Amino acid sequence: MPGEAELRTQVAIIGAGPAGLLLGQLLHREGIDAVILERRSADYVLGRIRAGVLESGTVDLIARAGCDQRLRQEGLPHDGVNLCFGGARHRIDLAGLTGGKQVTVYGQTEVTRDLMEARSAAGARTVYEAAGVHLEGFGSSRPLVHFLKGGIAQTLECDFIAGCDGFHGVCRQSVPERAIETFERVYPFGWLGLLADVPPVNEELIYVNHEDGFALCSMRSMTRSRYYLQCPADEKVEHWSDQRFWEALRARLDPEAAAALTTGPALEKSVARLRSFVAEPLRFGRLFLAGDAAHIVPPTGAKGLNLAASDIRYLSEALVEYFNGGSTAGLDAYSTRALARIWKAERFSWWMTSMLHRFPEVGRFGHKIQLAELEYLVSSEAASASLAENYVGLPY
Ligand code: FAS
Ligand code: PHB
Repeated sequence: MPGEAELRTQVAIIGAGPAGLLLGQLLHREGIDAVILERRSADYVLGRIRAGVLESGTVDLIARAGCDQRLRQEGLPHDGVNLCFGGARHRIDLAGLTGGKQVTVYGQTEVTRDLMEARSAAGARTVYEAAGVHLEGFGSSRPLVHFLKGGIAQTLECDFIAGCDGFHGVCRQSVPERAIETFERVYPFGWLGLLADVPPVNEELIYVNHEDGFALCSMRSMTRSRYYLQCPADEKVEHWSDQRFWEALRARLDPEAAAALTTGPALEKSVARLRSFVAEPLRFGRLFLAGDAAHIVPPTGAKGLNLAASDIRYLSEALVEYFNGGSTAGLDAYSTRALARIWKAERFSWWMTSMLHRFPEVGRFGHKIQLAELEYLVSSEAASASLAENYVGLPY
């Protein structure tokens, strides 16, 4: 193509979300070159408000990437999580039930910022606002990635392509339909999220099953709170004033939390659709899918970001083993290993969503079964331990 600039790298990473940035940093630490192509600007990527809870395995991986300094200083370790139903709150002792494991509250935005800053400091190449990414030849030994930057056509030669471009990305869409199988469940509701600079209503998260619908009380720090309300799937955020949100949230909380709730102006409000989705397999020749490009979970189990990290742990180890050890064993095993963990997280996220949300179609019997499930969960140590070991993150 005339005027086309030629670039060369070992791994082309499509997408500068947490999956792509974490992979880039882990490869860089092992002396492996990668170029990240990101459709949006860095500010746009940082402007997205998403996950908030990190499994200990994710924290360890961020540490392996050398990006855990601020996380250690500002992250909030949590030993427990709370379930509220029938107007009463019940604590699940995560640490006590898992031999001391915790989760850490630290926003995905901050994880992304830390990874971006590390990549920039390392002088590693990220092309933001890369338009029209198009994959070629990932079934051969010389894949190419074509894209436009500032209107100039460019081609990136590479040995492997990591599809870290999220659910709506180009990589999974580039795979011929006959080569990929997808599994999906779309839920009949969404989450209306609000971020505000007010102290959290409780020191630990509260997941609520209420006749008006699900609610979640989370946080980003002890001065910044994150709340969610179950809402219709097609809800418009402009139909929700701050006051309407706070009143609806207060109505779903137990009396102590309702009295303790501090309200304030929303910094951000948005509606997220909920779906469960998995693509199989995750490898197509020299193309590997990871993160939301490969799977989606309803955020009820706090697994989305953590599952992306899990994929990146397996994929980064496999690429290091190939480039630095000459073995393809990890690459050959990637899809099977990642999918084994993905489906367990899909199950847990589906189970938490089914137990905590209002499903009008299940009727009064279905609602009674939900309450029986919750009563059993908080009164059985075995059942609580099952929730706890999934919530803190199953072993790799
Ligand atoms: P991401 O979607 O984060 O990143 C993909 C990147 O690829 C994006 O920056 C995108 O711009 C880029 N891209 C897309 N197409 C491209 C192309 N053609 N060329 C180049 N770049 C391209 N998880 C939780 O655990 N808890 C939550 O509360 C939670 N809330 C969420 C709310 C919303 C609205 C969404 C969408 C997700 C939420 N998630 C949550 C899940 C979320 O955190 C993801 O799991 C996480 O962002 C996954 O990271 P990535 O796989 O990097 O994908
Ligand atoms: C969040 O803080 O955004 C959050 C926490 C736990 C979840 C989902 C979202 O399960």
